[in-house]
Amino acid sequence: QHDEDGGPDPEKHCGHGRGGMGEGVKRKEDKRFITGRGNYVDDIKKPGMLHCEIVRSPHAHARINEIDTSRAMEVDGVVAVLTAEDLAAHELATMPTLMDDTQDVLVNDKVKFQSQEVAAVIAEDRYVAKDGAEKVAVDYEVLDPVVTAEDALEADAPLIRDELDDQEDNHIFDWDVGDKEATDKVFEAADVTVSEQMEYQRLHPAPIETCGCVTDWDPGKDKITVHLTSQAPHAHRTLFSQVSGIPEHKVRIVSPDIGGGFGNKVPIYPGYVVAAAASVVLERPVKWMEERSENIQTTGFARDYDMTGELAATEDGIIKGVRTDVLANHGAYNAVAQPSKFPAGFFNIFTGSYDVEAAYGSLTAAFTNTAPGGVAYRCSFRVTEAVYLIERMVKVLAQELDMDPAEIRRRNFIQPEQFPYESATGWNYDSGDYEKALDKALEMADYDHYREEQRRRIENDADKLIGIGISSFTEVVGAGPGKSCDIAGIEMFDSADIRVNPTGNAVLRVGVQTQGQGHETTFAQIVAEELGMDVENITVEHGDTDTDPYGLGTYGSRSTPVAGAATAVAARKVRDKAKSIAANELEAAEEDIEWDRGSGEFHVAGAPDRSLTITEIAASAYMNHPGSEEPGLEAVNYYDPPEMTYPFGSYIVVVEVDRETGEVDFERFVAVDDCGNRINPMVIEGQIHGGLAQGIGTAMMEHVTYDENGNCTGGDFMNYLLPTANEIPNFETGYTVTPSPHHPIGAKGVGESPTVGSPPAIVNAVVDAMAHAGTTHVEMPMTPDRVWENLAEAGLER
Ligand code: MCN
Ligand code: CUM
Repeated sequence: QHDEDGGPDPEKHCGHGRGGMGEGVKRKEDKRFITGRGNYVDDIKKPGMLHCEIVRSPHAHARINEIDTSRAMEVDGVVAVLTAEDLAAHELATMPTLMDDTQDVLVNDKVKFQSQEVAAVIAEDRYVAKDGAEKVAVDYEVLDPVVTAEDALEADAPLIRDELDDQEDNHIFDWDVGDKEATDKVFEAADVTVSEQMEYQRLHPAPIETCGCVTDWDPGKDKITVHLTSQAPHAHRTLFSQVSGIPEHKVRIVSPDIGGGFGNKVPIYPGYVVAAAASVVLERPVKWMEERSENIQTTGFARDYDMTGELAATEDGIIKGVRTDVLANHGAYNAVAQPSKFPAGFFNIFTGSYDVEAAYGSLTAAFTNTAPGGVAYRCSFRVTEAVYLIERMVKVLAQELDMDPAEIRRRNFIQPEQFPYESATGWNYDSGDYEKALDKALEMADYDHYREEQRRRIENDADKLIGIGISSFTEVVGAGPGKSCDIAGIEMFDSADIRVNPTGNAVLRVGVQTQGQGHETTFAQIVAEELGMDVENITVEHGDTDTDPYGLGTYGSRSTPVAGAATAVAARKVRDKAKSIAANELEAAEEDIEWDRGSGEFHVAGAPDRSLTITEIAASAYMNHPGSEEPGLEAVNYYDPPEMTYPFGSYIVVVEVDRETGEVDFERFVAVDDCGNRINPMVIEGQIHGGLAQGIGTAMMEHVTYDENGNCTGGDFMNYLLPTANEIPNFETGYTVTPSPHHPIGAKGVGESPTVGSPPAIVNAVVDAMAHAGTTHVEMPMTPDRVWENLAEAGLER
């Protein structure tokens, strides 16, 4: 799949001024966004459109005795009130989750988490729908709830899923990976072992735009069009068709502009199904749009892993083994959004950037009376948790051995010549140069200076302590290959379709869907690079299943690794055809036609003046095509990647911890990333900034909390704190380039790296500030009161 000239090298080619690889082209999509011309789901208004409001349970665990909808129906403007019974008549009372569980669309018998969907009111406008919803009377018999995975697995815990025949307790599955015996042996023989328990708290992706849809059944065509906040329009079309029984060619999903997804828009939610059912029954368009608290309280959460980590090492800090055990809270349904064959996502990459002999991980998942979900939130399918575990543990080990945390990493890194590298848990890393990234970060951060300053402050018994945290993470992104990765059975390939017009400009259609990542620009850059066109002459389309090639969507930072590869391959197919047209035009043999990446022109070997541009060739393809060729200039590629890509980086965080208040200030925040060959450095920089901000949110403030009754006490923006510009320090970014050997343009994904890599760097920094007093761990989110408690425990408080 490699190009004859080795593919683009941004260091060498630097875009050739046409907006190809390596150029910081300004985002094409921003013109409409910054002039208020974006078109989001909630902007869509259709003639005769009705509005849907969902009645939700105030209780976390309750049996429903009766639902009285009569008073709601009396409200002027209410058109229908739907309950599970109404949906059952259309066989839509339940829906499959992405993990093959069955979730009530509207509660049939028993509520299993607070704010679960109980009934739906359809009305002429949203306010009337809300009035109607208030008048739906539900008779609940409140049951004891179970909120934590630990409690859920107690022998006397109330059974949550009593509707399932084979479910006698709240246990969902056990999963393990690695060689237990070999790992135990390594631990027994080790000079040193360390262990630490840590919680990766429940988070929510909280995109600015909540989830919603406009469903529109056309009885004239027997076709439904759904404008949907979707990260995966095609996969959602297939699932919609399967759930509704409407044939797939009669289902059109349109994902218009999306106001952030971050994983939240991968699953299918009951509101979508209700709105679709209402549109079919009432034969009118129906809009359903969540409010903020509905979004946080009911849609796909992230993390909620209770983890124990253990390392076995030699006295000089050579890590021999990694062991981990996890208790996972999956909520009331197993609705995790991840490749089906990975019960714990890609958590089993927990050996990270280190060459370890043996590793073993085990995990138990439980149902609780909390919202279902898991995986979402810029996580690369739980690599967030894996990276947190290993990067925290390396710091714990460094403290135990009184070694410098940079030095201990250096001693254990997988070396550049070891790639492709097979890890102890079976991952096949494509390429990496971890030490180079770490060295660069250390230099940028002026590491030695801060170590010195840290010592000085301790000696002077200063009010503010310095802490330095490092994270040298390895990511895994770009699912497929199709043989090992699927979503609900659909293999995770992706696609691109390029059509060059007679006047030399082109439309690229892809199977992935941007939610803010800038695909309309960066995917055009790939075509510009590979066809010698100007980036301005390429339009990127996506998100409409009626016109775009089938793809699996944007999540797991897979767009560049998979659809980006498809785009490059499709462009090269176009180039091959262009060559043959050029041969005809220039009256030369096809083998003698050369393409010059620099000029973007096709010329006869040895005669550079006999040349054609892609625009001239496009004209020929339509206006003067050779008899031996089909007319037109287009190509399609469906790309099943041979392997995933493994981006990496080293982050260094310097904090100042106030001994009086527990407040943490960021002194420095250095992030060196390596995502292989870079398409658009400015877009990458934006991805890094956003992801680091979310990493700070994770480490410092975000947490979906529940009280003992299962009330979600962290379910709105008063209680679920997101970082704002005020909390965000100045980020200093750097990069190294280690191309992926198997990707057609040598690129790896980058979208999730900063959120995956940064939380452990931040926690390591705060722990580091107190390490001299014996602190080995501080739980996230590291709010001032929690930090102060840890200071007090170490005797450092003021
Ligand atoms: N890029 C590049 N060169 C590379 C790699 C990537 O120029 N070597 C560019 C890409 O062309 C793309 C962007 O960086 O424009 C991100 O690419 P990639 O890493 O392939 O990730 P995806 O496009 O698949 O985006 C998904 C990823 C995920 S899974 C989450 S979650 C997340 C994230 O992107 N959600 C986001 N970043 C987000 N950014 C915004 N604004 N909104 C979201 O919802
Ligand atoms: Cu894990 S959140 Mo992103 O993969 O859409």
